[in-house]
Amino acid sequence: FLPHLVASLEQVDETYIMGKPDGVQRGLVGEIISRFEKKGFKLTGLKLFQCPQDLAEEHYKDLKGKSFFPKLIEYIVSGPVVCMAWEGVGVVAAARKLIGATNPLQAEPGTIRGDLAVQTGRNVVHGSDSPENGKREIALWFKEGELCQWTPAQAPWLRE
Ligand code: IDP
Ligand code: MG
Repeated sequence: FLPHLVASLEQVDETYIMGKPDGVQRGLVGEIISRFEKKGFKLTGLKLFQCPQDLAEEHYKDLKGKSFFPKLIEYIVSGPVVCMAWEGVGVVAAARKLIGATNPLQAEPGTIRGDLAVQTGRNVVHGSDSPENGKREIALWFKEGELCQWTPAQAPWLRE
């Protein structure tokens, strides 16, 4: 009784995952979605989207002072991205693990970046770095009505 009660009180978080323009151009969209889908997280938002300059700058505002910032923005707006919202207990940290280190050459094999990329400036995928930023970024990239609340058929087979 008690462990079940504790488990049911676990915080459900949300994270913003984005297939970057290189991921889309290289035909890796299905692969990227698949990693999170197979893990057992719940997809609540999904769209192909051409990001405008001001949104890219807002999304990466914490990096504004960095020397690579202009090239980063140029990269993010260079073609369509795939915007995703994923939900689950521990989803933010787990997604960062599935994605791997920022520099793909340092990312572990088995991670998305470790398996599919070779350079920091073309690292295929974004994932929020905290539950707060997950919420902030989902609100930034999705409009009201673009997110779905639903119960996956597999839910009782994923968590006791
Ligand atoms: P993260 O995506 O792993 O969270 P951040 O440090 O938040 O990494 O940087 C955001 C993005 O900025 C990276 O994913 C990468 O695309 C780009 N970036 C970070 N550092 C560099 C760099 O030194 N050179 C070029 N691009 C960089
Ligand atoms: Mg980051």
